[in-house]
Amino acid sequence: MAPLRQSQPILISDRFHEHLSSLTKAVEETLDGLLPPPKTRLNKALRESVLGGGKRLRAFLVWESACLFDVPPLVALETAAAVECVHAYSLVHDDLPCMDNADTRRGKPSCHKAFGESTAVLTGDALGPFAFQILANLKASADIRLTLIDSLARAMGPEGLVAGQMIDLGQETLPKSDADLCQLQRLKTGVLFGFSAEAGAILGNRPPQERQTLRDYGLALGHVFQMIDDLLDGASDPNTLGKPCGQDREKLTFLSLLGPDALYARATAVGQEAISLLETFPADTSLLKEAILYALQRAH
Ligand code: GRG
Repeated sequence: MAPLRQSQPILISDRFHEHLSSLTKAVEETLDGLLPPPKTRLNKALRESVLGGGKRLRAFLVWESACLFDVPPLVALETAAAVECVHAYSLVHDDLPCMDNADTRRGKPSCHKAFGESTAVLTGDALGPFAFQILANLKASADIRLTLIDSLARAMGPEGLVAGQMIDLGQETLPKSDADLCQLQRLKTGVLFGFSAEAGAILGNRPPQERQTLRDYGLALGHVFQMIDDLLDGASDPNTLGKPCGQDREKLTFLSLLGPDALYARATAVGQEAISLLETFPADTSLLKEAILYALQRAH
């Protein structure tokens, strides 16, 4: 892949779009089969929260990293499904009135708007254990299942999403510097991307160095993604974004810290580093490289 240049338009290949859309279909079919039937209010809320759209980027990372190591397709898809359950959980809770208080998500009423607040809390509460249930029952060795469960738990808990959300909600010291902001976004967004990209290497029983390289790639992708999210939040309208925007105006963001040009320059540089990390793998990493372009291209 040619080095990324900030001024150049970004072209995503048809192959990337085809792979993302076939993976989306496959992971949604997998989720449809795994989730309980919509016979109760809770199960309807679970299904709507998980199946109601989304780019499926985290699932794509699991799938593409698993493809590098010839992981059996069903095992990769079920792992991707578990990650999407955790992601949906984080969105349902993030939208709650006591958190970001968002009325819409993915262009539709958020879970608490559609089902009420208590059901939305319990929907998130159910999706976490459900994700671990999926991982515990994978057709993989006990070692692999335990490593996945441990790594996902770390990404979610007091060293991951929950810690990031505490900072973001002002329950801890608010970010004051570039480094603080990077740490917040690493916890809120990066660690789940990192886990998703590492998951293929865990499933493929690869050595720690390869796991770390894929995790670093995922963290960098999360950084790019979050920088572009900040750019979009400052510039978009809610109809384009499918969720409320401009909500971060009072907070320090990459946009308020760097301004649009330096933000995009940094996102391009971080993306380039992430692409370079993938050069160490002999297998075809072109779609993982294009995921970086996909994240950058959202700014165009
Ligand atoms: C323990 C899972 C868990 C959650 C508790 C509520 C909470 C703590 C954390 C919220 C973290 C959060 C919402 C981070 C934002 C991450 C982010 C960039 C979301 C948007 O991701 P997209 O654009 O969403 O990939 P789609 O809709 O495409 O799936």
